[in-house]
Order: sequence, then structure tokens, then C-alpha cells
Amino acid sequence: MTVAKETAELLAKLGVDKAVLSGGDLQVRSPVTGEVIASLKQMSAAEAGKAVDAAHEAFKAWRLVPGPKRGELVRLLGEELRAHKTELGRLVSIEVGKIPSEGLGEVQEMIDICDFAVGLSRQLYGLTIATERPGHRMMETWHPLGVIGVISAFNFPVAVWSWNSALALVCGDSVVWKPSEKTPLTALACEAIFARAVKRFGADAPNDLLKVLIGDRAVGEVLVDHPKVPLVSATGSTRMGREVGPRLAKRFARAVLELGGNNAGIVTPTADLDMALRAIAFGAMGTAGQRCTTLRRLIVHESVYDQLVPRLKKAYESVSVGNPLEGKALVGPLIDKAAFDGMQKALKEAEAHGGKVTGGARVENGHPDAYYVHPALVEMPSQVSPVTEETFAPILYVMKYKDFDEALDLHNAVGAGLSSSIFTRDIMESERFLSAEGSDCGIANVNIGTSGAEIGGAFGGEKETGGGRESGSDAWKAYMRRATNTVNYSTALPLAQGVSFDI
Ligand code: UN1
Repeated sequence: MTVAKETAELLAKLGVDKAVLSGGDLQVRSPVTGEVIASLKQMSAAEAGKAVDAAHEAFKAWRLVPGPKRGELVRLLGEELRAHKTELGRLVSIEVGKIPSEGLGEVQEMIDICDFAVGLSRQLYGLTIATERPGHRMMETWHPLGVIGVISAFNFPVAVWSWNSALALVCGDSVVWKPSEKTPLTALACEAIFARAVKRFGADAPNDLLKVLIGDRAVGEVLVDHPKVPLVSATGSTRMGREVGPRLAKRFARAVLELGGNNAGIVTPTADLDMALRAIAFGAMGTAGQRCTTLRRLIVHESVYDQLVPRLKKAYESVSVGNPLEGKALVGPLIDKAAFDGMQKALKEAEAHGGKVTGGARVENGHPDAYYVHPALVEMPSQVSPVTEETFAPILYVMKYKDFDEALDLHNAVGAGLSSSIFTRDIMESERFLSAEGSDCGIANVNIGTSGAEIGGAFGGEKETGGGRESGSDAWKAYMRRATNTVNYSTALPLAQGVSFDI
């Protein structure tokens, strides 16, 4: 069966109307074979604006539904995702090229955040605060915010939507989603799955709680500039964030930006090298290097360099690269030719700066429009460009260090600040890495890799990663507005700070 045919069958099972899959000019390709698997119609900017207006009407009704009841809708969404995990996971593999366990893992991440949000729906707590005035009570209340704009990237085409939407929905918000142009089919599948949850939920769910915008940059811009969208959560490159951030700031809208990562691991003299090797291999080569949390830099103590790096090179040389749908390879394709070209350019530049490259060549598989590569390990004499930049491909730059302060300096000396890790059995090193003078990233790990975070923690990073936090912990607060309330239940009117104003 061709990939296109399998895609059509999966979409039918997931409940996507066949009619929307052809007749448009947005060609969707599977990176697995490079073949076109659908041609979608794109929305105009005017249609996108109407979608936001409709979602705003939905918000006005949804904000009045009690939080725990809103949680019930997300519970149903989690049930629908469980029921369709196999099909949706497979569709992720087809549209993004992920190996089966990673396609399914992405859907599991959606189910997990739904469970989290259901619990959260009964825990949207505000504080009661001591007031300085007698006969008064002060408290804070969290209210729904409005239409939440979600702009997502190709590499986690459905999980990132779910992190934002599960929280937004229990917080009383509606969602307008602009998926990557490279992965609109998984978005249409999520829309159909969500529609089923809404149907089961019944009449208390307004229409238009979720709108999906299929189109290019122009429809994304509608979300960014629309006065009825008080928060845009955008995942993508730092370049994209530099455009989106100031536009949102201009109209005082909130931004949750989850941008590039240039994540490093430090391997210290006391590291368990077997464990480090496995963690590095998954972190750097998994998902073909196309996670924002992918391990891109390895900073290795000179005393263990010659034990670790030759073993790593062997792992790079022997890793299986190939068709993820056949289920044996560990590394699937890059998303497209541009990703392949970007990788080759970075490798050339690294060589020009004295880098020694292992791997990096294209793997032919009989599909001229599919781009499979051997992951590349590059031993670098120093941390210069392209090491300092994020190249969205499986390249791991390896560098040596002598003393721990130098390792920390190297670690923090890049623009991005998403994820980080240290491999050590020395508690002082581990604690320093996690301390105020240690890793400057939003995620800092010990004896595990940089990627594969669980949904329970807040996800995001500092500096050029954009500063946003999604998913667990108290990330929900970005999706609500806080009101501080003071109630006077006395018969007097004392003013705060001892001010008197007797008329
Ligand atoms: C991303 O690449 O945009 O931590 C998200 C991880 C995944 C999410 C990655 N849970 O690798």
C-alpha cells in the first residue's frame, strides 16, 4: 500500500472528511517517501479572522461553565485519544517521519496532559491574603482569559497543541490553532478527535471552542495581530519568535514563546559512562535530531574523553537509519530538503573551523524526495559557529574541558537556554550545575539526557528560547487572568497605608 493510501485510510478512521484532503494548493508530503499525501485548501486571512471571532463567541459561553465541568470535556478528549492512539501515532510517523514508539509516545504525551488538566480543573486556586484593614478580606481569583492562539511546529505536531489546549480548555478559554504547513493532517485528525469529545460532552460545550487554521504565514499573522487573542503560544525558531514577540508586545498581548534550543550535556570524570552513552545516543540521534530538546553539544572532561568518544562514534556508525513505518530503524528521515541542506552547510562550516566529522552523509533509500542521513558527530577544537547555533538536524558537537568552571562557562555561552544535563556521581558538581551559578536553562537534568521531558513539569527555556512555560506545574496561570479582590464587611471605611480623607 502506498503511504498516500494508508494516510487516506487512517484519516477516514480518525473521522476526517475525505473532501478536505484534495483540490487545494497546500501540498502535504510524507518525509518517509517524499510523496504528496494530500492537497489542502488554504484559508484566507479574512476566513481566519472570522474563525477568531467565532472562537471568541465560544469563549464567552465557555467561561461560565464551572472549571470541574470543563475538566470533563478534557477527560473525554483523553478517552478519545486513548481510543485512537494507534491511528494518530501512525499518522504522526507518516507526516513527521518519527519511528513508531516516538509517534505513539507523542500521543501518550497528549493523554498525560489531558489527565493532568482534568485534575487541574479542580485546582485553579487563588490565595487568601492577610489584609491590613479590619473587617476586610483580600483574595485573588483566576478567571478565563479569552481566545488562545496556538502556533505549533512540525516536530511535535500534536503534543504541543495538546499541552496548550488541555490547559486552555480547563481554564475556560477557547483555542485557535495554526499548525505547521508541513503537518496539517495530524491537526485535522486532532480537530476530528476533539469534535467527538465535544459531541459526547453535550450541549454545554459551545460550537467553535477549537478552530484550526490551515494556511501559511498570513493566517498565522491574523492570530498574532487579532485584538481578540490575548495570548499566543508559539513554538518554532528563534527567528520566528523575534517577529512574533514584538508584535504581541505592541498590542500588550501575552506571549508564551518556545523557541530554539542548543542543548548541552556535560560528562564529568565520575560519570557512569555506559549510562551516559545511552542517554547521549537517544538525546542526539533520536527523532533524527529534530526535537527542540535534542542534545546538540557535548562537553566532555579530558580524562574520560578517550573512553567515551570512540564508543560514541561506534554507536553513530552502527545506528540504523531508514523507513520508520517498517519499524526497525531508530532514525527516520529529516523533514525535507531544506533540513538536509542546512545540515550539510553546518557540517562544512564545522570542518572549516577544524571539526572532525563522523557520519552526516545521505542514506539513499530509493525515494529521491526523501532525505535520510547518518547522524553526525563532530569533534570540535573550540565552541565557535556553527556550534553556537541551532541546526535542526542530528549533529552532535563534542568538545573537551579541563576544569568544571570552564565546562559551566562553555555550557552557558550560547544564545539558547532550553534544556541541559550533567552526567556525574559527584554531588558537588551536580548541585553546582543545578544552582544559581550553574545551568542557565529552563530544564536542567542530572544523569538523564536533555530530551524527553515529562508533562508534569513546566516546559520551556530562557534567553533566546523565549522564556515561555507550557505544560505542567503552574504554567496554567498564563492562560488565565488574575483579579485581586478586597471585600469590606465592616461599617467603617479605613484606607490603606493610614491615609485619611474625611469629607
Ligand atoms: C519540542 O521539541 O518542541 O522534552 C517538544 C521533549 C518532549 C517535547 C519536545 N517531551 O523532548
